[in-house]
Amino acid sequence: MKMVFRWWPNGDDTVTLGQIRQIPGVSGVATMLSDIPAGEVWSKEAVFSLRDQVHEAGLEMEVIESVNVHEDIKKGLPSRDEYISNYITTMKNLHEAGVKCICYNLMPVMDWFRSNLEMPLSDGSFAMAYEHAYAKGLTLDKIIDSMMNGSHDMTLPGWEPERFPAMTKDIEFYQNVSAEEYFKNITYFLDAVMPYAEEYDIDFGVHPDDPPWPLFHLPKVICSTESIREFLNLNTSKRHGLTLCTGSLGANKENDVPAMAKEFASMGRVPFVHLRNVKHTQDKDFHESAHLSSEGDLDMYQIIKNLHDNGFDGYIRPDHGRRIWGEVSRPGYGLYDRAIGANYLLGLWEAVDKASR
Ligand code: CS2
Ligand code: MN
Repeated sequence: MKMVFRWWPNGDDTVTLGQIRQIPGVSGVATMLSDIPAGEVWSKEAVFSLRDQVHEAGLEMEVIESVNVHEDIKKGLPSRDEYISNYITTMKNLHEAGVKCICYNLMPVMDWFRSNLEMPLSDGSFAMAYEHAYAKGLTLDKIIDSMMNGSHDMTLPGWEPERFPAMTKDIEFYQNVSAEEYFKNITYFLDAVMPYAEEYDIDFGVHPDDPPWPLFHLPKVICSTESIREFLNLNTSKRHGLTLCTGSLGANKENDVPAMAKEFASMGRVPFVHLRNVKHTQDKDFHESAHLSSEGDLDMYQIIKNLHDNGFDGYIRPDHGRRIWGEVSRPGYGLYDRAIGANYLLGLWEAVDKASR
């Protein structure tokens, strides 16, 4: 197991590589070339220069989060072939730079969604929250407002402003796309890319849909044990796997996240894990919490134990943290709460590992 930390290059992060290097037990970053629009090739030059920068700071760059999938691929349009071919060239360049794992997602139109990026908690910290009744009634303008409000002028992953103009049309497009059709488009992409994942020794971990239920009438297809099984069955390559995001999946009370960790890790299909905790307030409403089991509704000990005992040998990162100690950063991605979280998770791992010997 290796603990990594998400980081954005080109000054698009308040956290520095030097700071990450000082978090005990963190060996590398999960990063991306965030200025390259989805569908374009990540040149060898750009990838190597990013890798060199990370290495100079004494860290590894074995995980990329994310190489985003162009919307035309998800929509199954004829132009997808060119975007897929670019994707494969990017994989080759990443492989040559030593990358071992790619996290990506297949959520249509938009990535994750929260109705409040800065909900005050009783201890004076702030966390991201989701209220279903409010979210359901939003228009696109309000959705964008809601995500930009509190973003501290930093780009949010999946909410890059260049995506906004096409969003209305994209949402309309999907209104008549069934989950079955969507799965077909995904299968086409997987069948094209997985032979190269084998050739380049890159593990693919799809990020589950967040929140894990349909919203804005968009197909959501990776959000439960059943749908993850179905998704993993779309392609037989061992490189075709899941990023087990405990906070995303755990937002649905019906999801037994420790059981998912056990099942999918034992299949050797979990190359990457995002660990964070959530606190349910009612039905589909929740807020994110500190990583500790006692702070949320997920049993982090059991999740780590199930990963450990079922042969998990991939990368873990602390996912979203709260905003604490007055830090101003990209929501969810400050230094302090994630650094505390990383060390709590490493402590759990050490305890589980030593107890098993
Ligand atoms: C992340 C996602 O910030 C987050 O919620 O978990 O943006 C995630 O990085 C992408 O969906 C993965 O492609
Ligand atoms: Mn995640």
